[in-house]
Amino acid sequence: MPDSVKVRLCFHDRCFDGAVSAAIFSRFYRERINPGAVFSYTGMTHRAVGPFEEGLFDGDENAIVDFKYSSSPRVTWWFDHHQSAFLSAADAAHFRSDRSGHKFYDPSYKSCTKLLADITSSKFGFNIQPLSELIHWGDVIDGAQFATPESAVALTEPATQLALVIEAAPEAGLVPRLIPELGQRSLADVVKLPIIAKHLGPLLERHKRSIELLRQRAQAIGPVVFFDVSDLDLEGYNKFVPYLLFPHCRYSVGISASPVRTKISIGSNPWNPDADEKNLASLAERFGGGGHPRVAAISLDPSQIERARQVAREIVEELRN
Ligand SMILES: [Mn+2]
Repeated sequence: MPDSVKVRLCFHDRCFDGAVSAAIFSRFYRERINPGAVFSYTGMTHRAVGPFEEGLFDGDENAIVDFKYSSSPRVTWWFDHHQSAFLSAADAAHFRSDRSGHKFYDPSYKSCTKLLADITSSKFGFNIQPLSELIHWGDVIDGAQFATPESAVALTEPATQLALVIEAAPEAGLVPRLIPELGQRSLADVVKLPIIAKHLGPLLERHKRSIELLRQRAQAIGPVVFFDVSDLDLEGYNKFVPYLLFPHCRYSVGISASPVRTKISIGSNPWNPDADEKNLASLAERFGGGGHPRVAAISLDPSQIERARQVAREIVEELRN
């Protein structure tokens, strides 16, 4: 392998767990595999059409973290924890026959962050101690492990503020610039970086407004909170807000829209012990989506608003019974 190996790292875009996973992988790779590695980062988004574009895997090594499996022979590392990790049964079989020792899948993990931390430390001797703050928050945020909905929505911690900027900043290519910083600095220092700080104030204001807008739009249909904000600029709203507004609900179903997709988000209330009986990833898979048992989504074409409303109605019907 050449000294300055080029690594293409594909990560789940606009997702705190995806960004943290990319930061952990980068530092792991430089410390334990090749210190001269040069990284290029590509944020991956779930869309109605296939996510892996021709020519994407252009590195000497190509890694995917917190995102779907690709059977491309050019992919040399993979870490994921989504129930819906495989685009096809053939991809799942391809993964099972892999003998590289560099591809790891465990849907029992609440975050890809924690999966990466455990595997790189136990199998590759990576010292994760300097990253313990990052690993803690990656697992808390992706695993919805907040004590209360109020603490999940307050956004007073550097980690939750950073998650807001990662999920909602209106700036393409922000997360790839942030990833190298995440692996080297404390979260308190990262939020003070100009590329983060300039977005934080406006996004905190937008977050406050979004709570009011969701309060106006959301309605309880039996144990399900439903809202349609596809006509508003609200993609990237905080997914815990529905449970702040309706603490006794079991599930939430929401429709939002951005220039690249119309999205149906499905979640179960992390603070309601009765809210885990239905597997939401399996439900979303029936409509071409996927995710985790307790949080899942379906991405449709931007033009398919009516189809999204129909799918959302069917899902609400299924979840209320
Ligand atoms: Mn994740």
